[in-house]
Amino acid sequence: MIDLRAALRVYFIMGSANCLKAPAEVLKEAISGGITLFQFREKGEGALTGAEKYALAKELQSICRNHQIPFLVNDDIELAIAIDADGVHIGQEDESVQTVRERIGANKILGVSVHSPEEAMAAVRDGASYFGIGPVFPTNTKADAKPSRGTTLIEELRKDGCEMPIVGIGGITIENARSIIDAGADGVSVITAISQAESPLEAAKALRNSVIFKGAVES
Ligand code: 3NM
Repeated sequence: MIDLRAALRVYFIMGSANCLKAPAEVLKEAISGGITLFQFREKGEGALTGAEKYALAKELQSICRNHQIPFLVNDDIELAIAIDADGVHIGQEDESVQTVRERIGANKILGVSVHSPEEAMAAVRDGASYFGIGPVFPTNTKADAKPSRGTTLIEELRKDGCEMPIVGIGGITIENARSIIDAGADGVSVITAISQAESPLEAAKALRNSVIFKGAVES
């Protein structure tokens, strides 16, 4: 079993619509820079569908496998099962957490976006592996993103004793990433900060440096 908290530290999300160059190239650079987990999120204008989406998922999964980086699929449970992905990430508007857990089995990673303590409690009960909490900062990447609420929910959950692995998402940059960890999150998940960088490698490296404690023992 992987150490999920460690895997969530530098969490890169993207699909072809987010990239300035070939997605495989962006992913390879991000891995060289030190990302710890990858989510394939093929959404937005011009996103691939059908056989093309499947082929890109397989290509990116194979790069992740070669570097022991866990590979998650956003929303598309069927695709995740078909390619034996390491897990999935779903929102509140997708299939229920319980149904998805039943479909993917007990050993896969199941990430769930939560926006309130109530949603968090329900997700724990129904079999989530970690929470995505956001948008912590304003973002233009997700068209239907909710208003940003900073790190209040992360702090609130930790104050109430919630021990679930948590990542922050939304508008996270190299400059503000550390504040998400300081609020109690295990990691940061980003699209733009790496995928739109002139050098995804350097961006991933800088992001990693900002979230990993100086002197901490890395696992
Ligand atoms: N989910 P960027 S915000 C995919 O709030 C996604 O649940 C969000 O992209 C949420 O790093 C978001 O470019 C977009 O801001 C994150």
